[in-house]
Amino acid sequence: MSAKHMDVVIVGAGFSGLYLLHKLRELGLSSRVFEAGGDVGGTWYWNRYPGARCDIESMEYSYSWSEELEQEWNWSERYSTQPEILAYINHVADRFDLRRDIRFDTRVAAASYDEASNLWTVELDSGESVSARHVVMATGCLSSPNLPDIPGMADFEGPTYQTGLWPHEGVDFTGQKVGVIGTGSSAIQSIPVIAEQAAELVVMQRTPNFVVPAHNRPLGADEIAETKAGYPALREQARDEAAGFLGSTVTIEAMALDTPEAERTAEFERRWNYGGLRFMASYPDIGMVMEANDTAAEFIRSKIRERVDDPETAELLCPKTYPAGAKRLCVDTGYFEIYNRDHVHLVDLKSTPIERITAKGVRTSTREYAFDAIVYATGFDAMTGTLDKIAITGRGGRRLKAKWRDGPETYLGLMSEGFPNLFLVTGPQSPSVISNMIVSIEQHVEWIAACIGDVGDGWIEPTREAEKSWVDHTNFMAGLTVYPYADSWYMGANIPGKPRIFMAYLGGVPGYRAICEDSRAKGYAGFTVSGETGGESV
Ligand code: NA7
Repeated sequence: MSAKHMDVVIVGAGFSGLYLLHKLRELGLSSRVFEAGGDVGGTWYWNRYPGARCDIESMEYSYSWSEELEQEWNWSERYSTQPEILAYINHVADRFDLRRDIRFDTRVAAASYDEASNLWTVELDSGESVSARHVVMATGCLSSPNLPDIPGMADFEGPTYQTGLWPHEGVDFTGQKVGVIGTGSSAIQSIPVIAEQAAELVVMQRTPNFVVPAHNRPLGADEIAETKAGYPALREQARDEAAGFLGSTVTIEAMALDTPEAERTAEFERRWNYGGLRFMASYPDIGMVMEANDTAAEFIRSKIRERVDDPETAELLCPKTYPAGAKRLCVDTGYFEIYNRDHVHLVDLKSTPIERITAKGVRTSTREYAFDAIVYATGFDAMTGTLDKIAITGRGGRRLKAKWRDGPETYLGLMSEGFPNLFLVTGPQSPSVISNMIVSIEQHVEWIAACIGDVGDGWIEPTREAEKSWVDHTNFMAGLTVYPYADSWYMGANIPGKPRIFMAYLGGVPGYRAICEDSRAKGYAGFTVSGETGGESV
């Protein structure tokens, strides 16, 4: 390895790390990216399972910071496939000559701060170490795949796959009996594609999900040209929308519960026909009041009953135990219809739980299912999982994982007190996972790059008071909504033993951006910069 010291170490070469590298170069700072994967792409490098696709529309799920880039790149479908997004991010890496500052196949094992020198030492899994003034964790929110702890998992004689760690050479299930465990977003995208190949497919469902249709289609040359002609305005509008994508702000003033049923159903129908995540941004009370939420939930259930022929299977596929959208809403292409095929079967794990994985397949409380291959579509240790795996030590030898034992503590999701010059892109308690990730990434990267430029050789960290009030504020905002009523990965509830706390900021993308900008404008309100406390925090 060449340089042993740099201004900034960036961990991760996904959308966040690449943009940050580019941004820091513009500031004349030296930085180096360490990436565990063999190439750029982050989430889109690892998640190669069949049918993997973005749920945000292609023309919005792309960088806005280079006009040339947005004009020259053409997306082929309304919702991009993983290979196309990966091709895009590779194109970006080449076009902006980013690879020369990225070291691939290198995992960061530890990072520790030395108060005397105001430097971080970053240890790599190769045994080498480097030092830097600043460290930025651009490690992603869904980057630690979760494998469940089911007895007998090692006994299975056939191949097993985790959706988030899919083999790069692909998998051919032709003629096989395949078992899929899990029915989250990754399963819902992959099941229809796996079913096309498999001779028999058994889906093992613990909790059904709320799903809306994508209505995916090829993008026409005319609409691409039209969008490109208006790109600056579109980007500006997206940044001003609640979740950073067009149509994510609730614009209807009337409450769902005050709206006549026929009118409300017509509104849901209109959104259903449009497709995608806009569905939830209908009435103001849908996300806040259980009864109102249930009107949307019941609409989605009615659609499941229409799409699935067998009434018993349809009922099992209808989510009934938590509010719509409180687990991340899924977006599908042909998911429910797949259960109308003779070779696809649904197993309800609530009534017949898995007892163990056997040499031949999966044994539930009532029978054994024989499989040639098992797919674990069992999600991620979200938001904190990847950070927990890096031994991060701050001021006074304090470990971040220990500090966050009862849940993450950050100010604005950007930094944590006691860890000077350690920045998080799309960290917990920021709105990132509730938003168009690229809009949130760009906002974070721009704030962090500017901050690093301002701080220079000094240091910055949040005050404990600001951090505490931000954690309280985040919890308060979540408490106003129906989100805490689901055992979701937002709540850490999918990982046994993880503290149950809502890990995203629900105040919306524009409001959050205003708070971040205000802090900076006030000399980093809520932070201490090289011993000087900035203005009062929000
Ligand atoms: P998710 O949404 O966390 O889904 C994981 C699924 O796996 C979910 O249906 C789980 O059921 C199921 N699961 C997890 N552990 C088990 C065990 N032990 N037994 C049976 N079933 C299990 O992950 P995805 O990868 O689909 O999506 C993650 C995000 O990526 C998504 O929200 C988008 O933002 C993109 P459960 O619901 O816990 O009962």
